[in-house]
Amino acid sequence: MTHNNIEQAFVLARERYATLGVDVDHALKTLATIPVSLHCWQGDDVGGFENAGGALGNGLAVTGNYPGKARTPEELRADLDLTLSLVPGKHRLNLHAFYGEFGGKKVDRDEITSEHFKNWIAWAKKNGLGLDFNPTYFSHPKAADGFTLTSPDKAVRKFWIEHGIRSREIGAAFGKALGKTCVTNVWIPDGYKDTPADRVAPRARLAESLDAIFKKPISPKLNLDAVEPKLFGIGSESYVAGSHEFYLAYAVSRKKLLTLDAGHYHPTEGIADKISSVLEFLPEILLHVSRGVRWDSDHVVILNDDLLAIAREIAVNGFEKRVHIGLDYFDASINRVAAWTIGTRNMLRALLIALLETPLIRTGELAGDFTTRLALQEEAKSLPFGAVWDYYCESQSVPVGEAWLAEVKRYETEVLSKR
Ligand code: RNT
Ligand code: ZN
Repeated sequence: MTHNNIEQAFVLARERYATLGVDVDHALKTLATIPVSLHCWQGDDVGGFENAGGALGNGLAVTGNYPGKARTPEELRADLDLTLSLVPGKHRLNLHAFYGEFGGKKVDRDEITSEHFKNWIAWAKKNGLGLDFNPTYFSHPKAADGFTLTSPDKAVRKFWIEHGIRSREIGAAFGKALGKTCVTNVWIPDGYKDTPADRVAPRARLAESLDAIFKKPISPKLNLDAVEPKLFGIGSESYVAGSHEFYLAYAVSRKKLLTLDAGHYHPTEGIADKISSVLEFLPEILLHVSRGVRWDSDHVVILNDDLLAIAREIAVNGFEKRVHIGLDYFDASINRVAAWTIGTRNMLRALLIALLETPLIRTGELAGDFTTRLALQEEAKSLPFGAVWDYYCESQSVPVGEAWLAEVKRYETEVLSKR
């Protein structure tokens, strides 16, 4: 597409929206302020850079063996550089603790400090990105039996509590170094494959462990704590200690962020409707935007109704500042840079569509005219948002339409295929 074509299509689209009372420029301005936190773990199949790290387990499974996965922090950063050049706007990177750089030494999870992330901080600073963080409660000998913060073994709990404490400190160091608040998200795999006799004790231990992790006050300007529930995992089908109800109650009572992962509920249960409910009682939340397919919770994010429903809840209510948007999926069966790019562009495109239709959806409802509400909701589906999206990409100097794919293919030939 030529610059002129993009421009002309945009001008027509803007006019069309204006006839419906939609201010396209305003929507684009808002979109440009919304960061998406890219999950580092899509780049290397949730591998991490620990010397003596265990194999991926604890309910997390990555399938596929597409060539070219990042094997070092340098490769992962190079892949992210390319991804970020294909995505409009300024974003964030979400790191897991086991992506630290340990210089070939064995640094256990209870020994990590922000020093191990200094290259990540420098890279983020150079690129104007914010950083988010996650303690890593999996792929470790002390998590091999599936129990971390809920372990009946006090020494094991202590080890993982220390990991959590250090992770928050690293989050605060990110916040300080970059001048952008870090969200540190706790997810643990703990649960049972089969029906437990005692559902209470693990949850009591989890609450106690979390309280120990969060004991030290940290300025919310530097770091915000989030907790992530899950209905079940592979190998923890019958019971997960950190369930939705557990963490919802925990977050409300301890004033923490709740993390809503789109793949963590019953197969037909979406997270969109949970957003306004939870934000009635919590100032902020974190999203892990993902796509569940049957028993897998982590397929690449596509532009489907679930994603649009999430974006609408953010746009229609002006929740851009209260909802931290992160991605969480891993696909090793396709080009990993493409997987990042597809999911991130889709998240942004969904937000744009939602921002553009917000005034339309409101009008009928405010007048109590639900006929108009439904009629305009449906008409919105064929409005020319594609032309607005193309223009936005061009104005942000990133490839328009499918042009990003050629860049990924070139990178695959020149870089990824040589790994
Ligand atoms: C697992 C959780 C968690 C992980 C990452 C790697 O079910 O969704 O967020 O995907 O921490
Ligand atoms: Zn998640």
